[in-house]
Amino acid sequence: MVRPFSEIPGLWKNGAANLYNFWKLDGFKNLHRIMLQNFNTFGPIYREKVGYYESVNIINPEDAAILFKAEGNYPKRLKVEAWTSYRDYRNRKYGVLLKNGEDWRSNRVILNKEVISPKVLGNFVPLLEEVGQDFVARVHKKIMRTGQNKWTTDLSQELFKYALESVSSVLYGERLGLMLDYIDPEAQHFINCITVMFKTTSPMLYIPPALLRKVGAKVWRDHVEAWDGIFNQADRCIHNIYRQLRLEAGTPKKYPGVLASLLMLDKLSIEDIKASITELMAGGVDTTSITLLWTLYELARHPNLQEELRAEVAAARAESQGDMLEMLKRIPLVKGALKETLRLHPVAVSLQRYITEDIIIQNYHIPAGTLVQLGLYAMGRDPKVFPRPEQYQPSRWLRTETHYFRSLSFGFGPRQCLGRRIAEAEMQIFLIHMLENFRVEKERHVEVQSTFELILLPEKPIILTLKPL
Ligand code: HEM
Ligand code: 2DC
Repeated sequence: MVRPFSEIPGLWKNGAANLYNFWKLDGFKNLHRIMLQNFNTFGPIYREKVGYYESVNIINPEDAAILFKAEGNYPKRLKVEAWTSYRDYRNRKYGVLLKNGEDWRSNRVILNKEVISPKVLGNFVPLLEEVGQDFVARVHKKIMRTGQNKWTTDLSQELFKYALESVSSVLYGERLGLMLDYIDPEAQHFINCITVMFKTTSPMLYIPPALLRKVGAKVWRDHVEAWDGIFNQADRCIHNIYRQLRLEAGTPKKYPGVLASLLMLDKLSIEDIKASITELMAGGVDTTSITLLWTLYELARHPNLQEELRAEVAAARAESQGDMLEMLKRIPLVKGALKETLRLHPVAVSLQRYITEDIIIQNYHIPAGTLVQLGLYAMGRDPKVFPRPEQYQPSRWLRTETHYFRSLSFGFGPRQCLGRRIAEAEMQIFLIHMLENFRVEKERHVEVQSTFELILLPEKPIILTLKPL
């Protein structure tokens, strides 16, 4: 007998009381650990209501498969009201991140061809490789300046710049110059705004932004200011390319970047293009840079593994005679390392869908229209899903063991991360260059946990030492 929806375990009866407890536990920062704890208390499925949003939470790959089969033709995630409220407030269009239904699909199909289809990778790689080389040159210079033949530092600011330079060079076909000593203060401001934007979003997952706006709350004001900074900088970059394109008649010789390609294609309105390009630019900074920081941290903790990866990269370099596109096909362990980083330190704590048909999970009936969340952080640390989950083992992604609905860091299906190809290429190229040039070390016994600021971030600075090989 299938059990009814109302019998799913969990605390879903009193949203306000749960929000109070959540707040007492400093839940805004601990969302990922609270989810893990809930699975321990209630088992592989639980219902929850915190503040105004209600969901069913699941953890098993087999259940994830059922969830994604019921996502329908227009998959819909949890609505991040802070983001839609800002757009409505400032009268700015939604891009692919916030659109839904047919409007989302028609935009996404066109964007897919320019951003995530395999054919565009060849265009992106030379641009990304240049940024990777400049990053390495910059680190060498920093090392030289210390006079100690090593550089001990918190790399996060440098990585933000690397990520923004990379994604911008792909979007605009041009360099911003962030690998130089003196950088455009506007670009630095943009980077700061993204961090603030994410941080101020998380409380507004539980407290309606409309309410916060009415009472003039600081989080809402900071959030608006952050998005204003993001949109202003993106507008400047977009306008710049738009003007250049009008001046240069005819088809360009070299790949002109995603924005110019979309403008020339002329299938989306300029306003739609601007909205999605802004989202790509904003989505392309903290996500990849933090994942790279965690990866360097893990490599510093595992020196033997680091050498193994270095050997793989050296062999790939020799076999492909330096052709980067070829090299990327010969580094399975490096790719495994990135998957392993995202397993333990996922950018997104959960994936969510409003299901479009009734489903049965763990023998409970779940009606169409319910918000179902897959706890990605919890799944990554579940010993039933990943044996010895606490161990960082890139090789677990090589073996023939099943990866069925286990590799979900970028989401799933037609609504998965649009920036995935850019992110993967950018991160692989970064690691190749770093492994070829430096040894990464850290102080022993220093362990760093995650904190939730909409995306998962290191709870304190990660201090690493880079030494030239
Ligand atoms: C959506 C993860 C980097 C742009 C998503 C989603 C996840 C994700 C989990 C939701 C997918 C779903 O619901 O199935 C990541 C991770 C990254 C990363 C782990 C890097 C380590 C990037 C980058 C960009 C980007 C570099 C931009 C260049 C987007 C956009 C969406 C999205 C625009 C919304 C797509 C849509 O709704 O159609 N990402 N992301 N992401 N990401 Fe990423
Ligand atoms: C946060 O409970 C936790 O890729 C919430 O590049 C559920 C939720 C909903 C949407 C998720 C979000 C979480 C984490 C950050 C994600 C976002 C969708 C896209 C976004 C995963 C899991 C991200 C980081 C995008 C951001 C692009 C942007 C801000 C322009």
